Formats: sequence, C-alpha cells, structure tokens
Amino acid sequence: MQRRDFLKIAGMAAAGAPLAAQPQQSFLRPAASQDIAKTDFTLQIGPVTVELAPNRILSTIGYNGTCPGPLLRMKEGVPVTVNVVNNTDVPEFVHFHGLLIPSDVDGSEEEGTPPVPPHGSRKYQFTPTPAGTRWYHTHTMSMDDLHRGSFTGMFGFLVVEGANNPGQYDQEHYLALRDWEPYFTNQNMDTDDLDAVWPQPEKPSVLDTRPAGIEVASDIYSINDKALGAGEPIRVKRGDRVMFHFLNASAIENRHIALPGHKFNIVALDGNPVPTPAAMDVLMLGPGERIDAWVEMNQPGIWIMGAPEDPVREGGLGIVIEYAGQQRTPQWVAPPKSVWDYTIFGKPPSQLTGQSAPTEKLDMIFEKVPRGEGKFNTFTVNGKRYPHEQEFVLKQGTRYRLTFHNRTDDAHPLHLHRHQLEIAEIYGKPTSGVIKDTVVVPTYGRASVDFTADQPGLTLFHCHIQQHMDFGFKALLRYA
Ligand SMILES: [Cu+2]
Repeated sequence: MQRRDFLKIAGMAAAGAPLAAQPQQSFLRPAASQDIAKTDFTLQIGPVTVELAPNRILSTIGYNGTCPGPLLRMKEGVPVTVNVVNNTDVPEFVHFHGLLIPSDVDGSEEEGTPPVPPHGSRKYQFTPTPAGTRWYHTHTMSMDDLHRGSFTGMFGFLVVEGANNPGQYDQEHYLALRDWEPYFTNQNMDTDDLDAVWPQPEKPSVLDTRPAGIEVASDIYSINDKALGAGEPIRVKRGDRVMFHFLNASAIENRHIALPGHKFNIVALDGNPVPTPAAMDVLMLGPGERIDAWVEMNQPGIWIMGAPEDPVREGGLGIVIEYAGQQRTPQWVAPPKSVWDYTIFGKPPSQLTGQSAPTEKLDMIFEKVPRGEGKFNTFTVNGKRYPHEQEFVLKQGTRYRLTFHNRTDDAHPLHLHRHQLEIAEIYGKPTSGVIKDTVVVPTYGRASVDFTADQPGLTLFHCHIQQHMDFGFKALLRYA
C-alpha cells in the first residue's frame, strides 16, 4: 500500500467514519484493576502484528503478543522476577530504563548482562527503584538492519509505585509515541524547530562540509498501536482531570505533542517529580524520555491531540479526545508558539539543599564523522571510538559534574544507565532539581548534569537514537 492510501484511511476515520469496535487494551486498564502486589512477570519475545489502521497491519517482534508490551506495575523496594522467554533465533536483552539496578540485570550487553539465548529464557531479578514512570525495551544493536533493536515492537511501560500514590485525577492513560517502517535516506529529516532558539557554544568556527551519510527516517506513526483516527478516542467529561503518561518510544526522532485549547500541567520528567510544575501548550520528548502531565478538560469538543507538524500528525501521530455529548469532526488547531525548556521546571541553584556540590568534573565532546563507516555516519566521544577504557573511571561515592559538548548538527537524547542525572546547566542557563535519565542536548549546544557515583559496575552511556548509538555514540563508564 502506498503512503497516501494509508493517510486517506486514517484521515477518513478521523473525519468521522464509523469506527470498528476495538477490544479494550489491557495496556489502558485503569490503575484500580491492577494487581499492585505482583512480583513475578513473564515477557515472551516473539512475532506480533500491529494493526495501525484497518488496512495497515505490520509484522514485527514484541512482548507477549502485543505492542506496546504489557504495563509492568511494580512496587518500589519489593523484589521482582522478570522471566524473559526468547522465541526468536537471535540473542536478546531487556533493558529496564530509568531503574537503579545492578549491571548484570540492567539488560545491556556492554555492561555484561548475560543475553537471553535464542529459544531460551533468563530470569532478571532486581528490586525496583525509584518510584515513577519507567519503561523497558530491547537493547540489541541494529546496525544496518531496520528489523532489529528498537525499530521492533519490543517496548512497554514499567511503573514503579511509591508509598504515596495520590492519584488525584479522574482517569489516566499511558501513551507511547512511535514510528514504523523505518527507511534509510540521505535527505535531512530534522524537524527540530527548537534548535534555532538556543545558544550554540559548541558550533565549530569552520563547519564540516563533507557530504553526510544516510540516516533513518519514517513517515508512519502511531500512539500505542493505533494511527490517528483508527483507534478508540479518549472519552472525557467537562471538568475531568486526565493524567497522561507520555513516552517517546521512537528509535529515530524527538517529538512534540499538543492538544488544542488545553494546557499540559507537567508534574514529572522521566518519572521524577519536578520542583516547579508548570503548564505548557506543547510537549517535547526525545527518544527514551517520559513526561507525566495532567490536563483539565475544560474546552468541550472533539479534538485531535497530536504532533504539531502536519506531516507527522497526518501520518498517524495523534489520538482523538472526545467530550461526552459532542458530535463533530475531530478538530486540530495549531498551538501557540511554545519553546520547550527543562529549566522551567527547575529551581534556582542557590536553593540546592541536601545535595553535595560536585567535586569532580567529566567532559564528553561529541563529533560526527560524515560517512565514517561506508555510507553511514559515525560518532566519536572525546575523539575516540568505544569503549573508552580509561576515559571515564568513577570513584565510588563521588558526585560528578558531567558536561556534554555537542559539536554535531543534531539534537541528541543522551542517556546514562543506572544513575540519575540532575541538570545543572542547559541552554546557557543554570538550574537545579530536574532529575532525568535522558537529556536532549540541542544542536551545537552544551549541557552539564550532576550525578553521584553510587551504583558500582559497568555503566553504559549512549545517544538514544538507535543508529547513532550503533555507530559510535556511546561510552562505557567503570568504577575504580
Ligand atoms: Cu544521537
């Protein structure tokens, strides 16, 4: 099927064509029906079909026959066993993203986690912490195979429940943003309108004008497993407070989300409560990032919540919000101009309390080598290729200030495993109290993050764009 045919189908559904009855997804079950005391989980890796729209059915690999995989709801501090059964012909790794757990169960080959063998199984046993919206996904390399790694359907939400779970809202939804049928292209697909507004202290005085290699792109999108208009709408009543847990599960690109006439009240980034909750018109999430935000439903109508970029939204990245008693075509209205800025949610550095100031510095300089490996770009960290044996050796108990120097023409979502990063400076602005595991550093931008080396064991750092990671954008931190 051609892309335009698919868009026609999704567009027809969005314009009010009858929607086929969909079985209620287990993924969207309200919290009340979850067994919060569960400590044993099984993930079966195998083929799944994803019905994005009635005439758009994809085959991929996923967990337990669904995509996204089941929501894993754990209790903070209560040990769990995740039994992973691999029904495929290749070794697999399940990474638990945002959890502070040992290297041997973190799910990264680089850190020494044993693989789940083909047609075999392996138990991951750990004590989940900290509380918040986490997620799990495959951590294999893809290289030039767009049917492997995070291009597959192997991802799902993981919620670690803390002692306090006030839940002062009328409903909650877990929404994973995805793209499908990736392909290689040498067109510049960048949609990052954010980059122009930020200082570019790392921009080289002489730009590298060598022709760039091919990158991965996609034109087909979904929220969870449905393209815009093809799934059930989210049904609300005026006055409802609806909590949304967003995840960018893309392997490829940063994404934006807006809901016409409504504001997102952001309470947590990467699952960690922010010091200064704030309302925003548009959300931005790099691959790997999560945002918890509630919306007060106070504009009756039928709306499209989705990507502000027309080709992305029309390609499927959206979902219909339907107020009770309303009958009309779902409406999209472009949001007011909005700049995503992590420091909005922080507090001034002077208010830093209870945290020792960092005593050691680490620097990472990122550079892109156009066509560094055949037709693919490669990346270096501090001018070197992975694995940086003596470059990043941590002293137990020490607090570090890690500065990212992005000397490339892309915004990169940078992820450190098994540790929490507190943003100290970004966009040339100091801040504190914003705790993340993945930080998008703008084009030619610089950011500093603080972390405490209190998780002994090999620790992987990488860009969460799969192709960048595979072609060099990673480093291994170790403890002395
Ligand atoms: Cu990257």
